[in-house]
Amino acid sequence: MDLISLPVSPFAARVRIAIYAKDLPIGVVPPPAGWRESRHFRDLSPTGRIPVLLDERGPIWESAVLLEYLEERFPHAQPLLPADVFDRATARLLVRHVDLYLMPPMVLLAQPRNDEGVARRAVEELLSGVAMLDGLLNGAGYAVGDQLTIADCALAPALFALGVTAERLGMDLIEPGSAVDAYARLSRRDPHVGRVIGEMEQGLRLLVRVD
Ligand SMILES: N[C@@H](CCC(=O)N[C@@H](CS)C(=O)NCC(=O)O)C(=O)O
Repeated sequence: MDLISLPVSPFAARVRIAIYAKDLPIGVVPPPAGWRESRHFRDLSPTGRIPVLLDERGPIWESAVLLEYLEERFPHAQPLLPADVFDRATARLLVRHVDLYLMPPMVLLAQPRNDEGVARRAVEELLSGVAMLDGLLNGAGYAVGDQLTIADCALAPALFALGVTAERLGMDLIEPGSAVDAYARLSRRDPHVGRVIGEMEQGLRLLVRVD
């Protein structure tokens, strides 16, 4: 089984954290050359996006679905859903929060040319998503309880991307001293989160060098 992944993709990064934490026999491979225009790649990933898991039974895409799939497929590897049912809901809520309120405005802001009004609204939306998140975190290095969960898999790479967005825009998007600020720093202490954030940093350096 292989995961088609790119180092800097926050969506692929979340699945890599899960693979590393669970120590799964899944290879991490880059997409084929010319994947954006490739019909073969579209057969694997109908949305044309990364990540895609090449499972023995066929491809599976959508990173949030992949987190749940790996959890169900490998129940004996380190669990990334908390035992407590309320905590499980909280972990899933945080993954949804990332996907609904953080990533869409960030993806919009990453586009090279944005109408000024569109960009302003995206920044407002992002700030509101970060403020809501602040109320959901407790300032610790794990989002739910004291162990790595799917919430951290999604959140830590998204906050790394938020830092990159803030730097590019020359804006403070995370309030210093806030719970989000503490989490963004402390979450890297987890070895699997730290490893993947390192991969994202390295991927970013290579991208910048190519540009
Ligand atoms: N909802 C998807 C989003 C995946 C996504 O947007 N991936 C980006 C990379 S971060 C992508 O493949 N974009 C297409 C492109 O770069 O052409 C998921 O969670 O897997």
